[in-house]
Amino acid sequence: MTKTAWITGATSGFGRAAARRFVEGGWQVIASGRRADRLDALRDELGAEHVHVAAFDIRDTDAMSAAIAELPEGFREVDLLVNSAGLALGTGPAQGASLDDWRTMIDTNITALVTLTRALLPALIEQRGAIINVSSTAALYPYMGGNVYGASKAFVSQFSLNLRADLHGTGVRVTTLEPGMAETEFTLVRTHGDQAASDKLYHGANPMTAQDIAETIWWIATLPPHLNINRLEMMPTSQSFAGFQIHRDA
Ligand code: NDP
Ligand code: 8X3
Repeated sequence: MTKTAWITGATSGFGRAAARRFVEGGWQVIASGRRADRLDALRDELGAEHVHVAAFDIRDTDAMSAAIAELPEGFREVDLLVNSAGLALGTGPAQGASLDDWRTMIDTNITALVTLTRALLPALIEQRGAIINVSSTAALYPYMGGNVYGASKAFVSQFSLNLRADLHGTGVRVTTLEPGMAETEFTLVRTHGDQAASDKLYHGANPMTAQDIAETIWWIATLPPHLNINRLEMMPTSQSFAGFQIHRDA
C-alpha cells in the first residue's frame, strides 16, 4: 500500500527536498506552500500520480480547510505530516524588531503548525502515522537576534514532546527535528531579500544542505514502527557553540 506524506513548505528548502526524497522512496506527497508555480513544477517533475499540489497560505484557516476537503481520492489517508513551512524574519535585537515580523513568525511557525496538525490528527491516528516537526537549534540555544524566532521553535519542540504524551497508545510517532545552519532560502527570507547577506553567511562554512535534512526526515519516517525518535538535533561540523557574554560597567 503506497504511503502518503503531507509536506508543508514544499516550494523550497527542506520541504521541497523532502518531497523529492519521499517520491523517490515510493511515497505519494501532498505538497503545500504559497508559490503555486513552484508546486506545479514539482508535480510536473515528480509526476501527478505521485504529487498532489495544495497551494495556500498556511495562515489562512479557511484555505487550509478547503485544501483538506479537496484532497483527491488516493491522497486522503495521510500517513505522515512533515511540518516544514516556517520562517525567521529579522536578525536584530528585540528592542528594534518589527512587531509585524514577530506576528508573522508566530502565525506561521506556531499557529498554522498547530492548526494543520490538529486537523490531520484523526487521519494520522487512523493510519497509525507520524508527525515530524521541523524545529531548530534556535529552540535550544539563545543567540542575539533569535528572540521570537527561537521562541517559536521552542514552542514547536515542546508541542512535539507533548503530542507524544497525548498520542500515547495510538501508535502515532512524533519527532521534533532541530537543525542548525543549512543553506536554503531561509536567510534570504530572514533578511527580507538580501542575497549578499545570505551568500556571506554560508560562504566557506560548508553548511548542511536541504538534501541532508530530507535524508534525515526520510530516515526518521522509515524506521520500524516500534521506534520513535523524540528529538534529533543536528549541525554542520563547522558550527558549534560560543560562550556567554558579559557586559561590564565602564
Ligand atoms: P525556505 O525559506 O527555503 O523554505 C520555507 C518554506 O516555508 C517555503 O516552502 C515557504 O513556502 C514555506 N512557508 C513560509 N511561509 C508560509 C506561509 N505563510 N504559507 C505557506 N507556506 C509558507 O527555508 P527552509 O527550508 O530552510 O526552512 C524550513 C523550516 O526549517 C522552517 O520552519 C525553518 O524555520 C526551519 N529551519 C531552517 C534552518 C536553516 O538553517 N535553513 C535551520 C533550522 C530550522 P512559500 O514561500 O512558497 O509559501
Ligand atoms: C535556523 C538556525 O541558527 O539561523 O533555525 O536560528 S538559526
